[in-house]
Amino acid sequence: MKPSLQQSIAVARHKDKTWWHQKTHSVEDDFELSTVCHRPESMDKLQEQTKFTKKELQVLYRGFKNECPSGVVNEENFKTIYSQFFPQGDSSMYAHFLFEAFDTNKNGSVSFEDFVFGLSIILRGTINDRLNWAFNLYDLNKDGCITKEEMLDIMKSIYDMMGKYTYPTMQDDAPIEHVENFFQKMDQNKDGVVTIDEFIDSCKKDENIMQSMQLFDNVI
Ligand SMILES: [Ca+2]
Ligand SMILES: [Ca+2]
Ligand SMILES: [Ca+2]
Repeated sequence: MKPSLQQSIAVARHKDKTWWHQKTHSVEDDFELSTVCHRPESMDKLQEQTKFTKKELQVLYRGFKNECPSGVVNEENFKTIYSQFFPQGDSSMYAHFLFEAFDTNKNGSVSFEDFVFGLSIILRGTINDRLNWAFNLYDLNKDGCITKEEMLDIMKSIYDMMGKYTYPTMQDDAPIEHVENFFQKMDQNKDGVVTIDEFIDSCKKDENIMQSMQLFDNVI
């Protein structure tokens, strides 16, 4: 059985240990194949640069190669893969924003390296690393501050992804209220934008925001 990307991520999360134990036996054999396209030296380097073990990287790599045999993901593939995680809603907008956050070198594709660097921060990073990553995701035009418009676009995309039927009582203006609330707490000097310092400071002070960060943890 080849692992899907979801299973590989589950392994990286340590949520599915049984599957992981079964799989580790066969990883070596299959890895022989993978090494044709991905030399072990680069796995060693990746192991140094991320918080994953070599075995975890191997399992993630197999999941990644399984979903995209070419070894790189363009935005369309990414949206298709991501939609499997959220079949109940329309995840394409959120996937677009995530894709931009994962594609750190901005070449229009997410390589295995891009993918594991992001995943390492999201799953294993320190609070500061994760908040930095989230800030970068929300800062859609990457100019160093988050505007209300950017936050609203993100919120709407999350609500779309979760699907209308997940929260039947949800009002249409719920994302706007969410953003107003967010800005009330985060825009400390009231200049209409949230900077990275304001973002990290308010997230650390406010338990509710930290909880939604954990929610964000489940979104990927
Ligand atoms: Ca890239
Ligand atoms: Ca911005
Ligand atoms: Ca501000």
